[in-house]
Parts: sequence; structure tokens; C-alpha cells
Amino acid sequence: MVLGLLGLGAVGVAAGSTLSGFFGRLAGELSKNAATGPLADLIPGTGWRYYTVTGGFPYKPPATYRLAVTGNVSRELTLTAADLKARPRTKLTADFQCVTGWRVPNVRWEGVRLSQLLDEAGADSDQHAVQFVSYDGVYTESLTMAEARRADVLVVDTLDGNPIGRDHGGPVRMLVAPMYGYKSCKWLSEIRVTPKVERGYWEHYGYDQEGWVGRSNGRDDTPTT
Ligand SMILES: Nc1nc2c(c(=O)[nH]1)N[C@H]1C(S)=C(S)[C@@H](COP(=O)(O)O)O[C@H]1N2
Ligand SMILES: [Mo]
Repeated sequence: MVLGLLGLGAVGVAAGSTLSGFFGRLAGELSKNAATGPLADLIPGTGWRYYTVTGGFPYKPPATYRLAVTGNVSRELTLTAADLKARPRTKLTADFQCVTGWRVPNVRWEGVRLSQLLDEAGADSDQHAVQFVSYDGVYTESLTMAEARRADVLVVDTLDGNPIGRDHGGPVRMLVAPMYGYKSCKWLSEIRVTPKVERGYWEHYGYDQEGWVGRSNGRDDTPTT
């Protein structure tokens, strides 16, 4: 399976092309839903799609949510949603772009810089990577330590001024603003400092480890960050 299947639905494209206009688009949407489930639908009017590779949306209410910072660190952290609110906060507005082509312009995010949490945990200086683990039990992603420490890589809990909901990977997810959406792990459970980059979910299907918007995966999108 390839990521394109999730985004457009190969079945949907094939079905849509035999029809025209509205009915063609409708057939495409219905076929896409058959492949990915109704909750992965295009959200009317926003451009967002809700993605989940497992078919599940493993939401933890903010009151019981926990984020672990583990691996090769001098102090492991266990943070609550309130702990994240109490740390220095960063706001960032950026287009959100999926490698399958859809883009949501000017999304307003708020959260804590990943570098802040790596510093607090005392990430060992000889470690070269950071891995992100999802509560869904399947999805992981990784960045190099240099990428992870960029100012536009955030642990976010706020989207367009609201708490991040279940469909968007709330209450806490990653935002790797300069890279395609697949690098931004939803339902974030753990941040793990590792000696080397571990291949993530979509990298196993051939997507680039370095998912820079506009210069990876053979795409020529215009980067906005
Ligand atoms: N746990 C998890 N994180 C994930 C995904 C997923 O399926 N599961 N999909 C990725 C992809 S390909 C994209 S484009 C974005 C989509 O974010 P959204 O569902 O909030 O639109 O989440 C990324 N993070
Ligand atoms: Mo994506």
C-alpha cells in the first residue's frame, strides 16, 4: 500500500474518472471512504482530512493524558497536559501539507518547542535522533537531533485557537512545520531519544525520512516555512 491510497483512493480515482462532474467527485469520495473509513473523510470547507492508519482514534482526555520523554536522557519526564500549558509557549502559523497533495493554509498552532523538552530531559549529547510514538500503538516517526531542535518543531495542544480534538490527534500531537504532514505524529505518547534514526511508519512504504516540503518525495510544492 502507498500513501496515495489514503489520500486520494486509487479506487476512488478510477471510479471518478468514468463519470463526470458532481457524480464523479461523489463516487471518488465514497470510494475513498470505503478504503479508509468515514472518519478519514474530507472535512467540508476546511481542506482538512482526518488520517489514521489504524482506523482508530485513541483519544486520551486532557485530564488523564501523559507524555513520556524517554530513551537516552539524564532525566525521564512524564508530563501532563497541564505541565505543557505551564511551559514557555510558542505560536506558529504555517500551511499544513500532506505529501498526497492537499494543503490547509495558515493553520495556527500553539505548544511547546520540542527543544525545550529535550533540554529539560537532558538528552545525551552523543545521541543523533528523536523518535515519536503514538497512542495508536502503530505509528512512529523520527527526526535527526538537529531537525528535532529546530524552532519550528513543536509539541502542540492548540489548533486555530482551540484544544486539539480527537480527530486531529489531540490532546497532544507533533507539528514538524517544515515537513510533510506524515512527520507530525498524532496522539503523541512518547518522545524517545535514540542513538540513530529509526524508520517510521511511512518510511517503510518508501517515503523519505527527510520529508521537507518542496524538496522530498519527488514533489515540487512551494514551502511556506
Ligand atoms: N498516529 C498517526 N499520526 C499521523 C497519521 C496517522 O495516520 N496516524 N497520519 C499522518 C499524515 S500522512 C498526515 S498528512 C497528518 C494528517 O493530520 P490530520 O489527520 O490532523 O489531518 O497526520 C500524520 N500523523
Ligand atoms: Mo499525509
